[in-house]
Amino acid sequence: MASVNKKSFEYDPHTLPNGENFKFHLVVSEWNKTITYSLSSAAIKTLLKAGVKEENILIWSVPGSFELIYGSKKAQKNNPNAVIAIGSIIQGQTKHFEYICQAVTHGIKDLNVKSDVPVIFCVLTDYNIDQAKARSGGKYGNKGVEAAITALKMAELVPNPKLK
Ligand code: DLZ
Repeated sequence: MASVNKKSFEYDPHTLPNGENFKFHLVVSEWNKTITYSLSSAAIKTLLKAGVKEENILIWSVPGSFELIYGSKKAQKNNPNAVIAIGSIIQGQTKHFEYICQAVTHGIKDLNVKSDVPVIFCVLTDYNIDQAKARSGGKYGNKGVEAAITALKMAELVPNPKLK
């Protein structure tokens, strides 16, 4: 049975891809910015730890998560090794939450289908601010770290002979 509320992302920092020759663009939403800034700063720290040069990390700001789609599309055109889309959508009292979550998920999926530059989905979709805090540097870790590691892995995606 799947476990609930358990950290499921394990990684060995010694086996992280070397990011020395990679370029990454982060597209960060201004909505719920205490959350998104905490995600982006964890992502940046992780990339730097993996050897990515500071000048090879570019940050784009967009007003809300809905704009992550357009922002990421623009970022892809600069041909980085990967784009990380960072947002925090928190449920309000209307169906807006569902529409934004769906649009952003499908929009980013479409960008991955259409372009060779991967876009990593670092968008928290939470029922309340406490859940968002718990996943952006709280008791469930920081999803920005996971997104950065995913970006590094996608940047050097090659077939894995060990799985044969
Ligand atoms: C309008 C809106 C609302 C209600 N909630 C959020 C949210 O929780 N997180 C988020 O990133 N953005 C939200 N937005 C803004 C939309 O993403 C978008 O910026 C506007 O609808 C303008 O296109």
